[in-house]
Amino acid sequence: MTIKEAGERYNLQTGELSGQYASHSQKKLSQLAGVFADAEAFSAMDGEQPVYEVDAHMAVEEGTSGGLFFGTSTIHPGRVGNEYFMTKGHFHQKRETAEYYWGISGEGVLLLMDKNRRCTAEKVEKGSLHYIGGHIAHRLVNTGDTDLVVGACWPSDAGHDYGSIETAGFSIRVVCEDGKAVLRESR
Ligand code: PAN
Ligand code: ZN
Repeated sequence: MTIKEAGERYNLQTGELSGQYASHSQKKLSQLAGVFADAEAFSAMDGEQPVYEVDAHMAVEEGTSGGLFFGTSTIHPGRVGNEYFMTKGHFHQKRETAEYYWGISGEGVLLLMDKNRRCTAEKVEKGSLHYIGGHIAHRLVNTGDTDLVVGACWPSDAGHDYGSIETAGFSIRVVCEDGKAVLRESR
């Protein structure tokens, strides 16, 4: 028997994933219609602008029970009006499934919201570790001037439920006031 090279790679500095099971996807601003509060500022911006990228490592079929997925989310710096660039955010379809996030680089906020729309917010930075329990919606917000890069690991049967976030959003928004990131209740 021989020792095999691991074909799959994880760049510890950038979070970039490569190998047989790695894939890359991008969300442009035009795919985030209705996500940001300021519709006027949104419509004046270039819809082709990339807002975030996800490198995913999926070694099993989506929906496999007992498996894990691994990924890197990179949220670019920017704002729509005074609201920072962020991910769509979701509950897991299989509600009880949890997830780990960890900060790789940049500065941001992890918004967490339960089914009663109660929100909490955690600061994300290099070395921060975030356990997202089951039944909790999660969204990443880039509050800095550089890319926010965050690692993630979640069960392969978790699934993503964007529905209720698409219609009702999170109850808290992260906005820039006097050059600082602050939390504001959302209508
Ligand atoms: C992450 C997210 C990723 C993109 O991998 O899917 O940050 O955010 P949205 O899925 O909300 O667009 C994760 O939480 N997976 O479960
Ligand atoms: Zn998730």
